[in-house]
Amino acid sequence: MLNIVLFGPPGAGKGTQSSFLVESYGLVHLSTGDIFRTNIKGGTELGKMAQSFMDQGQLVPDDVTIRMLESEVNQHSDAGGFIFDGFPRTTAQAEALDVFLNERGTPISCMLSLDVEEEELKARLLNRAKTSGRPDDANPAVIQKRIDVYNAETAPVASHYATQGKFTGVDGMGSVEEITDRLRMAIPA
Ligand code: B4P
Repeated sequence: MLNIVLFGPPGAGKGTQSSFLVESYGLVHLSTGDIFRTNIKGGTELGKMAQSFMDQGQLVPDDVTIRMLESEVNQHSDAGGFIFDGFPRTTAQAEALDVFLNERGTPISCMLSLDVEEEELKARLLNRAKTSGRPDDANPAVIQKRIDVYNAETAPVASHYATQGKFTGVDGMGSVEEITDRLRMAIPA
């Protein structure tokens, strides 16, 4: 089973690249950001709670996010593998994911980390705001907060996988196609 963590700062191209990798490798795509947004649209209790954090550029609390992710994995018992997009975002989430997947005998295969310059991240998110309707993309102060939270809380997750020999950095600057090719080269055969 191929289980990939697709990692990187906000706007690095995780969601964009996931859709190509899902097609090529027949994986189930789990984006915690997308799942939260579906709940917000549906007006669920989870959505209402998540929105208050997302609109401020902050992370949704670990206990809620971990429970939600595990429930999503359990709904795909016949999956050939997963792309985890936007999860784990904290070391506590990474540790919980290890325990959960090891119990199933299907550990993470690799973390692919998209490396993109900060000015490019901001430009991509502001550009997406024109069509996405996402309040967290439209406000430069919220974008800066998301990047700051990434640097403080999420970036350390890379060392969690590096110590397991599972980390690969991938240049995330350039065209979508170029980056897809780089990711394909980095995925273990
Ligand atoms: P996410 O939905 O994960 O949002 P994101 O970090 O912006 O990544 P996304 O995948 O959407 O964007 P992409 O880089 O593909 O998270 C949103 C919020 O949800 C978080 O801030 C947090 O509050 C909450 N949350 C989610 N997961 C959580 C967790 N595990 N724990 C706690 N809270 C959590 O694309 C960005 C733009 O760039 C697009 O417009 C795309 O078209 C463009 N783009 C991509 N590649 C490009 C390229 N090569 N060149 C030019 N443009 C490109």
